[in-house]
Amino acid sequence: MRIDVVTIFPEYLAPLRAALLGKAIEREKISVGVHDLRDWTHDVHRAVDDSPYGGGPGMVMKPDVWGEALDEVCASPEAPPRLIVPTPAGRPFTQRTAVRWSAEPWLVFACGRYEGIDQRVVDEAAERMPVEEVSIGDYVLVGGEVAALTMVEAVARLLPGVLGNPASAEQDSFSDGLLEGPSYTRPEVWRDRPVPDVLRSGNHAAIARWRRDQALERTYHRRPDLLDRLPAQDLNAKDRAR
Ligand code: 6GU
Repeated sequence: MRIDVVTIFPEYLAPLRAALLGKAIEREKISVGVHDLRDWTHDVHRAVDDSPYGGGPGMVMKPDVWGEALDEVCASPEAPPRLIVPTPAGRPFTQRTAVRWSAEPWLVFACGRYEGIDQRVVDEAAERMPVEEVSIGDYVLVGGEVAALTMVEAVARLLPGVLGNPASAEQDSFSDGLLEGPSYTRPEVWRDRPVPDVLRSGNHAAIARWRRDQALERTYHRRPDLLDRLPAQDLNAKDRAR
């Protein structure tokens, strides 16, 4: 998968080359390009923003600069990329979104700062390529950079050969619509706290039942909204008896 990020703070994207993502780049599972938006300015001040039409606080990122940047970064003799615009006003980014994007050959992230990017940039790009405005949660960040990092990591770990253990992606929180329950490792007793007996029983059916119960219990307390959205057939008779 190819991933490009356009930003006025390229150094903010340095973590893309570290740890899990760095390894994925080294192993050529993903290739990453980070581009400085100011490279597409023409004025001495290298201005990327201007005051909003209609008044109000903050600044809006200029369409002319973004237009030229996206023309160049998204140019291709083959199919255009999927353009992702991180914004708190976007549709929610979820594990579903990550799974869907993990099948794409090319993603471009357009990171806005301030009060966002002139809407015409998004509207015009959408005539030439698939575009999604997405939010990573109900809180406001200073810009889209950290959101882009979050989304790139969520997508990259789903790619074949990126995670050490492919089974762990299948057991994720959310992959079955529930939160994952607690995990334990050695020692058997730590600060007077024993590991739950069932996990040392060797009874695999009992362990699976216990884990399912823990996931249901945790989801009920922490994220009841997830249980409400679970398709009816995903809760079997034994689940309902709990
Ligand atoms: Cl994607 N961008 C910004 N600036 N703030 C956010 C966000 C994105 N998602 C939640 N808050």
